[in-house]
Amino acid sequence: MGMLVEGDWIDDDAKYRNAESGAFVRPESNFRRFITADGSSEFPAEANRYHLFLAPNCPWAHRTQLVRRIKGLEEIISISMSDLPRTKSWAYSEGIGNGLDPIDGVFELYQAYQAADTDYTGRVTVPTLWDKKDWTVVNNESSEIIRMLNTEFNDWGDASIDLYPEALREEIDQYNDRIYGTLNNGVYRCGFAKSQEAYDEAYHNLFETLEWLEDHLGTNRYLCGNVITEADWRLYTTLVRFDVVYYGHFKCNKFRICDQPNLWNYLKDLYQRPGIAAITDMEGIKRGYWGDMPNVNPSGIVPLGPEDFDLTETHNRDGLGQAA
Ligand SMILES: N[C@@H](CCC(=O)N[C@@H](CS)C(=O)NCC(=O)O)C(=O)O
Repeated sequence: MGMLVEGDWIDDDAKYRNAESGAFVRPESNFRRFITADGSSEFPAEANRYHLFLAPNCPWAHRTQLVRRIKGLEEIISISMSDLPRTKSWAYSEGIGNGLDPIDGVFELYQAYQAADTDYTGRVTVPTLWDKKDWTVVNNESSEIIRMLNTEFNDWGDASIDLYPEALREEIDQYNDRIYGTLNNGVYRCGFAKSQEAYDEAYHNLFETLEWLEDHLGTNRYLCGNVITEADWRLYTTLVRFDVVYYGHFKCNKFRICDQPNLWNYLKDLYQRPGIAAITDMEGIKRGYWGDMPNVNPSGIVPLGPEDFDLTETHNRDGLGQAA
């Protein structure tokens, strides 16, 4: 996959990726700075100052794209969506100017990391939150970026929507914890495992969580009852990729989401919320994983199916109560 080491791009980073047990270990994100509405950090919230580098297949990037739309921040925070296959880092046919421009037709996201820190050692990941004024990376951890979008841009966005309300924080944190470890990242732990034992463990934990969710969603419209929170959108980005990608590509094949009545209807319910389908790029998702991940699928052939998977089909969740 490649990464930057002391400011230089290296192609072979296999030794950084898996622990000795063969388990996939996701590295910590490196840039952890915060935008604040009250100007208490070095990055005050401003309109048209910040930018997000994204890719259509990435579930972590998708989180930020969803919250940007839900909070009504599309005119305030600009984005670049990766539109070229990866040869090194995330690749774009257009840059953002001021030296961050395509070279031989390709703008590589690592150019931005080099501009932010000439000695940077670490991964080059989406989403990356970029400051167009100070010309640096603010943050590359999606869980933190969505919190900033939720609370710090209310002068411009929809302040009536709070995806992390005070009263539900403890509950949301508990859902996030389990769902991140065993499901959001659990599918990667299956797909990138380098030993049978590591895969087996990831697979069992993953499906235990899905079975628990199937049960929970039998009586709750959303994770925390009738309120849609960030925990739902974090779950959504994994569920919507599950049947078309993770089931086959990452060997998560005990069952499909569309064969689980509660999970499937919950997924359709979220997909059918205003504006969400338009920023859920199913073709980009399939192409990005199957077509552009030679370590998992060397032929790069993108499967045509599944054909019995229709997110626009009517869901049956209204009986559980209306979204608050
Ligand atoms: N913890 C990070 C993870 C981001 C991440 O791993 N993104 C993947 C794309 S799905 C990536 O950019 N991988 C490139 C790499 O690891 O070199 C977050 O949630 O923002």
